[in-house]
Amino acid sequence: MPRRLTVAAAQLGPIQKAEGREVAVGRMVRLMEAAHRRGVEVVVFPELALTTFFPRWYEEDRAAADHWFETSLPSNATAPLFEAARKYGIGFHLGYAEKTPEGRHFNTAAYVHPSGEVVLKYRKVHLPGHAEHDPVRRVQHLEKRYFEVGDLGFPVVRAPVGGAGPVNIGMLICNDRRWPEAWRVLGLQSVELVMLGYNTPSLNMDNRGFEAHHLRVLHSHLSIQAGCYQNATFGIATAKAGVEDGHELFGHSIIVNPQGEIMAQATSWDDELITADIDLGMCRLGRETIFNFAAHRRVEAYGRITGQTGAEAPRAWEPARG
Ligand code: CDT
Repeated sequence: MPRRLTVAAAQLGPIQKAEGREVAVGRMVRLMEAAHRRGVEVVVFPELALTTFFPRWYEEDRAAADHWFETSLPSNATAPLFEAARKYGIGFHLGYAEKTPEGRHFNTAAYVHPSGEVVLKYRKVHLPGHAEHDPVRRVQHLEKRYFEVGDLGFPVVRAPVGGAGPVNIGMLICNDRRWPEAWRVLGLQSVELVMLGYNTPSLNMDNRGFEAHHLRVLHSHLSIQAGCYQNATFGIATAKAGVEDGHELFGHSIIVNPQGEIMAQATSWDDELITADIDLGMCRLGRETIFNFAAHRRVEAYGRITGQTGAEAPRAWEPARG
């Protein structure tokens, strides 16, 4: 029996530093209304969807950044999203900055069932950027200052999504998409739908050489399409896009099938809903043939993947003597 689902990436345009959460949440509710009109069953919002991409702003006193974080979900500010989900019967993925009751800080994503229950939570593992103010950079990227490395691994859960019955869902957050290891850990749990939000500057701010503008988008798509293909999963990748207080983030949100094909792509750098009708049965071809892990993986040759972090120099070749 076909396991069909109508899914959406709800791309957000820019959120300025001075704008409160109610501005973003109002826009997100409008996107959920549009999703309802198009028969969507699950909506994916971006990483850190409720505020501007605040890791670009340096705070000497780390606690001065705490106002960007959520201490509960739902909260007064996010309640309208939960109400819209219930009203329209739509599940949603939300990226947000999480401060736990113990005072720990994470870059987090949650998948919320239309009933309002949090089905799955993920905390970002690959934190890009730096922890201290970097005078060389034109714009700071202080994720390593404001967040701890996620402590939940890469979980996948089998849970009801829309009319498709149970679906194996997993999540990645922004920079995670560039790491094949992260995708593979999801693939090893038979993931069928990866939800992924991102905030990616259009320019590489490291200033260590020029990276062409269009290549930034290529690298994002390349990573997502490869991750989907190599792990036989659908992916919904949603940007926060546009110019936030003079700093540009690219859009180009995409929905990708298990063959690595782009099914839908955003064309603006603003609030935009893109949708696709997916058949989860499509995941079977890859996982039963070329990416049948049980039949073809060779873990005895992969020791370096978990045993080593940085790259080592290779053994130097020497010509045979005599
Ligand atoms: N938010 C986030 O993780 N952004 C990073 C920017 C890194 S610059 C290469 C990303 O990987 O998109």
